[in-house]
Amino acid sequence: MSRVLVTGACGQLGSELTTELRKIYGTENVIASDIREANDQISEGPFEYLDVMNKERIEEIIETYDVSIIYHLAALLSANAEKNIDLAWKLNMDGLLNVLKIAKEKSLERIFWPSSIAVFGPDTPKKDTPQNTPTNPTTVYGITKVAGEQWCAYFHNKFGVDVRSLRYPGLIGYKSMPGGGTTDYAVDIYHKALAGETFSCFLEKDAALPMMYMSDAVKATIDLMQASEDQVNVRTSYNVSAISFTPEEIANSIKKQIPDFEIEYEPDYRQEIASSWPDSIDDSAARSDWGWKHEFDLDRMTADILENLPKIIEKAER
Ligand code: VAH
Repeated sequence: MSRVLVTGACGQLGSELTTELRKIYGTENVIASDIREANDQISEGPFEYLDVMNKERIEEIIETYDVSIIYHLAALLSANAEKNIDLAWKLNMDGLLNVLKIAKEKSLERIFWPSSIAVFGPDTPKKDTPQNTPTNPTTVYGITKVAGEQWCAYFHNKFGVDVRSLRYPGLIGYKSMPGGGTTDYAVDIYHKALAGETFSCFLEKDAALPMMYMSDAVKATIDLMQASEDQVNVRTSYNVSAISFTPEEIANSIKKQIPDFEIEYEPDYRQEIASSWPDSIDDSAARSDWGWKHEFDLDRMTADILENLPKIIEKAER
């Protein structure tokens, strides 16, 4: 059975992906790693402290556990990256290059690396953004993702590294708190609604963004990684999407379940980031190449979160 290393495993996506990968490969065969302490969701299996800017430390873990597959998620997200551009470039780029070089040197089986719709900028078509279109981002995070996509294609084409990637939209999950993303308002809003508090949204009411429920994001990631090589025709990164909504629309979806929920709008610097991104994405290449299909629409996602989040909150308060 292959051994899998997940970097950034304490993150919002990393926690849920680690849990799902352990169901597939077996708990002991999926090594979670991060610079933070292991959280409850991933603590039952192997965990290692890992700063992905340290190539030798990555090699040490790969040798110790005989790792052949890496899901490399560790990165600084958009809002945090704007506040610390040097760390964002170093972490997002040196981390990825370390993983790609090791994959080449050790002939690793397969690598996953997340890109983002943040690669797109103001000169990209806003609606149904195509797979192949200008990628002129106006954020540091977006710049690291454009550069990262080109490095992935280079290591595949020149050295045969089987690295695969998805341009995630905003990801929404309830099992762990997000960190530093521009789309993270769409997670916090559910916590405030359940607490009976008015939600102050840092984006404008009509700021439409492509989004995806976390279980769909985990499904897309594993579907892509399990596809046969001849199905993977995009070696920069695949557009994937599921739902697109505005803060007003997600608030209205919540009000169907919690009628007296209130939202107010206080846009901050993250509105400028969101304004540079598409409203919706054309992911027909992913759907035709390896059968991508999302399962959750906005109301189904809202119902699932409002049903399950109270249990997580109650457990955390114990
Ligand atoms: C962020 N959640 O907000 C990430 C994502 C499209 C946004 O890349 O930075």
